[in-house]
Amino acid sequence: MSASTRVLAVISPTRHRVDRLLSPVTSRLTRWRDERLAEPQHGDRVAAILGLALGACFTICFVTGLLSHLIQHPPSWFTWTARPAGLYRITQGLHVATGVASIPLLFAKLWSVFPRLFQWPLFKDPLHLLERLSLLPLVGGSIFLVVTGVANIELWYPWVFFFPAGHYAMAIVTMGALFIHVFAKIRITRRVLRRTSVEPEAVEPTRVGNGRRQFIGVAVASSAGLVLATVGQTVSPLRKISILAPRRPDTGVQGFPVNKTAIEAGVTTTAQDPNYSVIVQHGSTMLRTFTIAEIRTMPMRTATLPIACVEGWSANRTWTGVQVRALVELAGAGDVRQVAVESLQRGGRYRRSILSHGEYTDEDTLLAVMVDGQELAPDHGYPLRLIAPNRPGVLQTKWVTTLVVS
Ligand SMILES: Nc1nc2c(c(=O)[nH]1)N[C@H]1C(S)=C(S)[C@@H](COP(=O)(O)O)O[C@H]1N2
Ligand SMILES: [Mo]
Repeated sequence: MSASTRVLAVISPTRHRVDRLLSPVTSRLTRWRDERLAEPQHGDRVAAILGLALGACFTICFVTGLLSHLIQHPPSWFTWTARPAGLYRITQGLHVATGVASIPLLFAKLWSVFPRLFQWPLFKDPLHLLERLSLLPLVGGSIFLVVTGVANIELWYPWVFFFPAGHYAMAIVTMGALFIHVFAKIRITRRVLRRTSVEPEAVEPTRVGNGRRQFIGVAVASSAGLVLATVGQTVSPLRKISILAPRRPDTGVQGFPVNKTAIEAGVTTTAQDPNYSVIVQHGSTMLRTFTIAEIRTMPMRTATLPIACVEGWSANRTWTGVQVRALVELAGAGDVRQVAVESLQRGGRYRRSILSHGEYTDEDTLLAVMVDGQELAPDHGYPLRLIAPNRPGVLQTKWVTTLVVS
């Protein structure tokens, strides 16, 4: 006797008793369900097509999200490169765009399949039970991810947990459940999708075909519309039509967005100090202090680099500043494995970031004093901010006062 039959033998009597008890309700629900399932929007084909579209969006969203997580919390086996300079801008733009695209698809899919929840017996065997139970983390997790994701790009945090940690953990749970779901549904999906390629459309009642196309059409069009209405936050030629984008690449202090203002960071007076200086340390040993006046007389480099925020907006700007590696070499740091860049901001999660060896040696890794030919505004990090190629915005530390070499 297999394990599965043994489990079945144990749970069967209870299951049958429950089924009998519920039968007056279930027979009615069954009738209702069968009527729904005969409607085009609740058919197998709609479920399969929306499932595929959603699966594609979720997969891209997950891979790009995972990448962003690795860049921000690199394990020992992972190193992110400084080139191509605009790659993170694309991967994170895709993360937010596919997340946004999945919202209408998700609700259409749930609407399409929900009559199928009403099934008797509730499950046929333990595997079927597992598949049905996996719907809970799949549906719950998907809704959690889109809701927290949207709230985050709106900078709205109506919860107690730390967004990236919660969003990341739930993504793992949801993708696990999705894996089970795909495994369980792959045969039916194949069969359903193949059916019309063998049978000509015409043998199906046209009403059904039309209804189905209409339902999928509305879902896909809403999804595309929502993406167009937000993607201008990073694809700047589309910024005019992106009426739902929380931020636009051409709007803000000095013509681009600000995430943390100088007031919020509590640096309004400290950043204006005429004795502002940058300390270069090796571990805890002080190597050299550069006053801001000294830095301003040093050779400058100009580079066009994007600020690419994890929230999906990005803006390309032209920055002028001193190379981090030039400053560290002048301080006589010797062997450099990595450099921690610290802000004069006291608290906050983003007051410090790490430059890997590859990022540190890049010629365009700068402590900028100017943007687009103007002195940096206080909100953009006056008098000195880090700007380096291919980094998430959260790692582009503003109001830099310390470089710790190790
Ligand atoms: N010290 C400090 N630097 C910071 C932050 C911060 O909160 N504190 N926020 C970061 C984030 S999330 C982004 S997207 C960029 C935005 O830079 P900008 O305001 O110049 O556009 O700054 C980064 N640098
Ligand atoms: Mo950001």
